[in-house]
Amino acid sequence: MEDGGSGKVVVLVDMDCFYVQVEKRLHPELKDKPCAIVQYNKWQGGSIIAVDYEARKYGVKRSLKGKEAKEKCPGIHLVQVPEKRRKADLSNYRKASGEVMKVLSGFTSVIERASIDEAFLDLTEPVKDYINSNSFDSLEFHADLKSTHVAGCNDDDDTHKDDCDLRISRGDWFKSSCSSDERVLIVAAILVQRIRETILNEVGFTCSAGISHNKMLAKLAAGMHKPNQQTILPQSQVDVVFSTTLLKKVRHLGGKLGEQVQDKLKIECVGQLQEYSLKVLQEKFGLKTGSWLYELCRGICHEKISNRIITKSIGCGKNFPGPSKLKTAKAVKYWLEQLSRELVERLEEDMTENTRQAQSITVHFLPEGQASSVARTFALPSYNTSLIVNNSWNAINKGHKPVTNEESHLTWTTGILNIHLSAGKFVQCGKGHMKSLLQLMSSDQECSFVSASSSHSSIITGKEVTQMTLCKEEREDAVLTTTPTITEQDQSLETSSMNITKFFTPIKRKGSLETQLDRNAKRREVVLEEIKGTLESDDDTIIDNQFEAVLCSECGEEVLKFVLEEHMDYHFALSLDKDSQIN
Ligand code: DCP
Repeated sequence: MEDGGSGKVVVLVDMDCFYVQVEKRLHPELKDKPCAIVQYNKWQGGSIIAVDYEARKYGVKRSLKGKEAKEKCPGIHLVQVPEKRRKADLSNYRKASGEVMKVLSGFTSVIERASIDEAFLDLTEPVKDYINSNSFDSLEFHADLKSTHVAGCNDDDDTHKDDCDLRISRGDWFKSSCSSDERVLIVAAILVQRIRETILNEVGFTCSAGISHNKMLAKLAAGMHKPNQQTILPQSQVDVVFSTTLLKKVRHLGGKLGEQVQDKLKIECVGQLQEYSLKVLQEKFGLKTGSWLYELCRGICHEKISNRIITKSIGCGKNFPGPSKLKTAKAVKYWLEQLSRELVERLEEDMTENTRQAQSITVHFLPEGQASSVARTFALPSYNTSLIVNNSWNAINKGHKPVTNEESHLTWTTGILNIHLSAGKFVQCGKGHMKSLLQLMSSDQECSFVSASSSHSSIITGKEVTQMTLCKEEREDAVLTTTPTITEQDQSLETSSMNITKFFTPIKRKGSLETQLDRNAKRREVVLEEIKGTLESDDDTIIDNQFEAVLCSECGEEVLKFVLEEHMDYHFALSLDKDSQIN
């Protein structure tokens, strides 16, 4: 069964209470003490964003206020997120995340960094190598794999099972597991145990892991036993597991789509979806979502591991809620200055580490009273704070008309609630010969691209997002594409030489860029609603909120954050195209 039990081995590694572990490493005196991380604000001791497992025993959880946590667990140590330039400074957590990713990359070349503390690994090849060079004895493994659970099976020493419990024990599963798909998962568990031990020894953090045949099952399994444990979810146990798994626990069903499925079908668990035919699911949820649900409830998921360990974009932002909203030019410029400095600092570090340079900046801002933020993109010829401040200011000023027009006293009747700067479109380059995108666009010279930033279509419509995620074979419909020589396997770790003009050149459609933009706009309108429902994120980590819609100030359309970078590239290419015609 393709991607169900296909011999493919997919693992999700998820760090345990990540920020707390990072702080405890920095402050060893906190070891073994209940601890939580607070994003400080004056009200009730700030909001908790991470809690260790000791404090969880007392009922402390994320979203409580520091004061409430103290009431529940008087011995708790509350550590504040460090601050720099009057905003949260996450650099320690990012560095620690980089250390973990480095360890992981020693075990396989196919890794997708899924969030600050999670990564998907494709261990298919390492498992094959292991099987080829070692004898296989599942009983021997069984004894070794003490921190390994098998989803849907009772643990060997499970004292909670009652007489009606028909599930087999973990030990019996190991004894009877003789199919090749089950064997590869057992071998994978051995490797994952080693990976986790190496992370602990080299970086000092514990983590948990899910081991299965695809991303959806691996993610689900990883959350089943934490902290410092791992869970195998074999295809043969999917029906047992799904019979009690709530819809919202499954990747992409944690949001609106999950609610819709629950409401329309009056079901609670994923397994209940199996009662509906493909036709019925397609009638109720549309062709793609229907097929996706039909496969998902049978444990099938075609989502690729995108092979990326460095981020596609680097961003920083700040919320200005309630009375702190920004209403004057002075305030906006002050914060643009702070954000730009932080961004430049991080971009410079990134340049040293990854020898790449960002070529564009997107500024997002959320005017009060608007449901979606507004976004604009501009070129970034060099890492220059003033340039970023000025261009961002122009973008905001253009998109949010002031009450008075005297530059120094600009005020708005409605304030700005959030500003976010995001640098992207990275170009791989050796130090000393960086070229700006504009220079490259106007020359025929070849340039090297980090394929992480050029891994798929330059502009991707909502429909194409579904295609990328759910239905690979239909991706042929892409409107613009990166160089056809970049294969998915090449992405991110290798570079590819290509001409920048080709990067933005439509290969499938004829007609002007404007005509294509119109066509894309129409297509997006049709599919946006469906996509928003389909790809609702169930993950609330700070960097995973990619399924929100943002208003593009260039064409006035709503675009998912997930594809914003590509969308902005398109406008950017359009403006450069116009410029080159004028010149
Ligand atoms: N985080 C955050 N704000 C959120 C959620 C998470 O700042 N709303 C940060 C703090 C977490 C880190 O991201 O330590 C990773 O988030 P996880 O959801 O993976 O949670 P933890 O790693 O803290 O705990 P667990 O062991 O349950 O995975």
